[in-house]
Amino acid sequence: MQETINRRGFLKIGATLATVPVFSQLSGTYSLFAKEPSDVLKNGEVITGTHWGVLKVTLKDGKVIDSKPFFNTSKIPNSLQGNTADMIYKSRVKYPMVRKSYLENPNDPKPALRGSEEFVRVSYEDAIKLVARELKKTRTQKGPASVFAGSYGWKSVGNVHNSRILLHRFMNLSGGFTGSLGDYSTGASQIIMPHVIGSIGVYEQQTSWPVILEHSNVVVLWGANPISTLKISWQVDDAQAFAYLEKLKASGKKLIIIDPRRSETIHYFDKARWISPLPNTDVAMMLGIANHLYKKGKYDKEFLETYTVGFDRFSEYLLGKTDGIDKTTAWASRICGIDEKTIQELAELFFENRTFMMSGWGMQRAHHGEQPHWMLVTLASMLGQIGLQGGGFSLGHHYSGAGVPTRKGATIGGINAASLGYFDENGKFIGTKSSGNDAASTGESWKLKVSASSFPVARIADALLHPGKTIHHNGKMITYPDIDFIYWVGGNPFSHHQNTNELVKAWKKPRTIVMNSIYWTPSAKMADIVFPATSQYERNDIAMIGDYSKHGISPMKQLVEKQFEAKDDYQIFSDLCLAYAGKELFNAYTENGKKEMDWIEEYYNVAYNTILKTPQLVTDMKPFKVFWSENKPVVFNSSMENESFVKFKDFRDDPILQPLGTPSGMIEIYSDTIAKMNYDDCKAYPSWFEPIEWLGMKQKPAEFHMLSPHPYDRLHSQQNQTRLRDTYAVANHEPIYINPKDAAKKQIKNGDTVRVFNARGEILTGAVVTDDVIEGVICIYEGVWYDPEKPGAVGSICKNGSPNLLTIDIPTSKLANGNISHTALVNIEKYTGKTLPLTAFSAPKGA
Ligand code: PGD
Repeated sequence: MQETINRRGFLKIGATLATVPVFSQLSGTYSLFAKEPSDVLKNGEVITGTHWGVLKVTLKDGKVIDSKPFFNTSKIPNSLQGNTADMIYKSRVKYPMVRKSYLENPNDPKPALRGSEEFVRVSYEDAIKLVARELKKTRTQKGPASVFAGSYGWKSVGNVHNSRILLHRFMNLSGGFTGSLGDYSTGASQIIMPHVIGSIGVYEQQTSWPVILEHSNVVVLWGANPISTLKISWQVDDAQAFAYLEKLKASGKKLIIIDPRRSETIHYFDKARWISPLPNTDVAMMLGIANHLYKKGKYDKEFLETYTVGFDRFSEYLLGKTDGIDKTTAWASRICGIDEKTIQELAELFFENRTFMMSGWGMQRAHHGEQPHWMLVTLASMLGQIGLQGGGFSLGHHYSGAGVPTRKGATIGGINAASLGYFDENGKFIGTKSSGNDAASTGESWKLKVSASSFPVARIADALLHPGKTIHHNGKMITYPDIDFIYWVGGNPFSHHQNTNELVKAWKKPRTIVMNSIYWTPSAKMADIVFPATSQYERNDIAMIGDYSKHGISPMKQLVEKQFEAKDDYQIFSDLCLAYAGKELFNAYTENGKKEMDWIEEYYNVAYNTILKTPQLVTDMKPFKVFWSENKPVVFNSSMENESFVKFKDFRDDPILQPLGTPSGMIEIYSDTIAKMNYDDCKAYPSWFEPIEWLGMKQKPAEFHMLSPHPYDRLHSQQNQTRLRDTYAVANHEPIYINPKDAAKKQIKNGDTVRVFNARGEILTGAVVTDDVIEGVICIYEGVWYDPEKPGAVGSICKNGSPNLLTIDIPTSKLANGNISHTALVNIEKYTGKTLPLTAFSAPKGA
């Protein structure tokens, strides 16, 4: 297919890359990836694992024609499971592509044209050589800290083809990079919680569902939407959690769901009580509840004395002794919009009953997002039920099946990010520190510099725009590096990051941006060099089922041939190693030439050997070759002990011998550590702060509060291009949910195209008029593929309707620097302009 490449362009690349010495090695001596006869099944059924569950995939004549869930444990549907064919065949990057000006002169690549300029097809070998050479140039001229490879994203499951770790492995071994800290999901909570409960709380096993079903009288879902978010897991979803939701529904327990919109979960639990505070005001509501309990003396003094520190300092704030504002139910009601009587009723209900409060994460993705979970823990401490069966709080029952009891089994291995590689003065790879190479000393200062330059993940645009700027972060100072080279895999920043227009500006700063991408996502369209990556369905892999349940192990057999010229991330990085520093680096990366099946067998055997050595772990786990040929998952046995797991029970039983990981060993309602940081935007105890934009502010910059929750019919931006979109798009745009009174005021009807805008940007959406959102609030799901009318231009309207054009890119506070995607005011109006054809899912110019 070489002949289809523009010949002038091809010759030019050949000339500019002539100095790279390893070309012949790429396709010759050392490459692992010579084409071998394929043993991919052409007809029949193959089992694979995905974020949305273990699937049975049907093949006909080498094409995927259907996919269905393997575990049928509940009647709750999962719309993400049937679209495998579209995930293989739609919107693909087919060939290696380089932006025209970059190809012509990588030293003066005209970054301002990024996004608007055409791409030129190149050969895979040339793309590899180009990236290796420009990466080396950047490191030599600007230092390794100027290479950013944080590369945040939800990638695909699979313990070998873990694209982000594969990138980090390459970047470490080849000389270092700047990474990122934290994540978008729990940016605020994962920083504040260690100060409060001594661990991150959010990514931990939670009190088991059977305990809750047996012992809780009241279950509160606070800003959690498990019917939507439990469709997916970080690893392969075990499909067990829905069955517990069904049991919860059937149990007839008192269910309170607190959310500004009637979520899918509220629809499902049709007998639940829906409480709908104004967005971003939950802390005020919780303070009102706490104030009521305090004044009525309905709180557990003994628990507070035995298991917490600082309640006395907090109560001074609660009663207004520090700021003159008594946080009464009347005060809370004025802020959150829930009447006083309801707030008082909730307080009494929680105190009188065994109450379990499950919180989602949306409310900490907001300005001052550190506060809601800290205040929730404080409220739970006042109720005094933490560590009791069916009582207390959780920060994770809505996520990755937490609460599904952990099974008795073993965990497989996975690819790692390796250590920093060292090179001699001739650029020869001499090893890593962990390989015991003492000659590896010259890179020491690099290593320090690189590890010091990592910054909080959601500060990416700020870092690009303000190199050298110093920011506060959790008691430390961080100075942004001067980023000149970005490599991204397995994520979609032009869908996930806030204030897209600012990101467009920021993206024009570095000299080089490289992506391995399966699809022409908006992020791939904004890169200079794009490698076509295989989807998980075009390679073999292995994965755990159930993040916390450790339900079993899923084979992930290749379903179809690699599409077009797509290559595995593993191959791309192995070949980059070869081009960057020859066979020594290649051997370090691949551990002397391991292929995917070698890794898969090795990882399987980590679990298998544990099982063999632990006779009490009875399973039907078989030797690898049998497992691989059987085409079915391993399922571990359940554990009676884990069925009755109660989080914080050990601490409650013995706070002296089983202390929490906080400085005091107790729950810190007041934190001395945070007090010493002296931040104006995060005090030493949970507090109400007015968000930068909210409905209660005096001079609102726009009229409606926009919520941008996780989508019901996508995993973030994954599957936006599939047939599922036909079931929810309105007027060929992402839907906007508008309350009937607001719609009437703006003369908007169901099905109209709606322009949503504020000072940061504008998008087109399709109207769904519904009382599922309260007045003054609109809802647009996140994860929409940004589709600017004028590609690459700052301020262009998005035709597909990505809410992140309207969100604010400032940190939650100096403490955590999380993103604040749920804090944004917007305007809406009926769109009467010309129809703008959707281009979100088509290839860019030249591709
Ligand atoms: P995904 O759509 O999952 O979103 O942001 P994230 O970037 O994780 O992107 C994953 C990408 O990886 C996809 O483009 C997919 O094709 C690609 N990919 C998958 N497998 C592979 C592979 O094997 N190799 C390569 N090279 N690529 C692969 C999610 C982020 O969005 C998150 S986690 C949260 S919690 C945030 N939530 C919100 C929010 O609530 N509201 C708003 N407004 N914004 C948010 N953004 C954040």
